[in-house]
Amino acid sequence: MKNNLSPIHPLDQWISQIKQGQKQLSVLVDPDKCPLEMVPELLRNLPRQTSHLFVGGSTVAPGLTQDLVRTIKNLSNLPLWIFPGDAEQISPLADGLLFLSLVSGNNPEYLIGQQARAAAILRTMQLPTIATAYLLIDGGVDSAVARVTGTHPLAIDDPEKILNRAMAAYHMGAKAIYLEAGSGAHNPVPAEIIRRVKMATDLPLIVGGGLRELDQIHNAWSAGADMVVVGTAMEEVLSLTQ
Ligand code: 1GP
Repeated sequence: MKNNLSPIHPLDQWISQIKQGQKQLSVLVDPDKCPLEMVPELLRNLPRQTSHLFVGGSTVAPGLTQDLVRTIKNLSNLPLWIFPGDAEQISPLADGLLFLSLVSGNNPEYLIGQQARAAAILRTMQLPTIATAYLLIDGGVDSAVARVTGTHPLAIDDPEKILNRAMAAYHMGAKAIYLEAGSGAHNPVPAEIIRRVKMATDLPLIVGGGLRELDQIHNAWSAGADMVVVGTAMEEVLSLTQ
């Protein structure tokens, strides 16, 4: 039972922010690309709209995530959610965990395998989770997600398939949807797809991949994204991308 001292679950807080019409921007920090000594500069350079930080990556060396989360939490009050490439990236110091299921693909390892490993880790800590259906959409590049998970992105000219996958996740109990064009995507998720997924599911909607310009971010918000995620553009500001 909740008492007055219980922290608000990040999902409840997020839903109430969405109901108030607040659009959100999350900056994705990849532990493989952000050395700990860069964290103060990263935090100084965050766009003023930044509401959240995501930490995670497709291929992160063990241990790096914990150190990065600890360093960020010492310096910033922004809510920090783990956006894990695999179960080893879970950190008890975070404020929440996107409990992802890669429903765009048919690889059982990313539909239930990693999730079972994550469940075992979660039994040892108290970390709020947000059940999130993760859909990889073709962004015009070979994405790390496709490579690491051995799955194909969904084609943008087949919106019915995208909708069916999103709706299946809704019926399976997903609490949020994440439309991902892939890091460094040439083409962000099209507005029409964002609009249709939002209308069909009415779930909190995260959109990321290839968002660089302010107008792209505003387009995603206007189409129905509640939160957009920016990674590469921020890395470029800090010269972290080779
Ligand atoms: C988050 O993978 C994205 O959804 C980040 O993409 O690196 O292209 O911003 P970018």
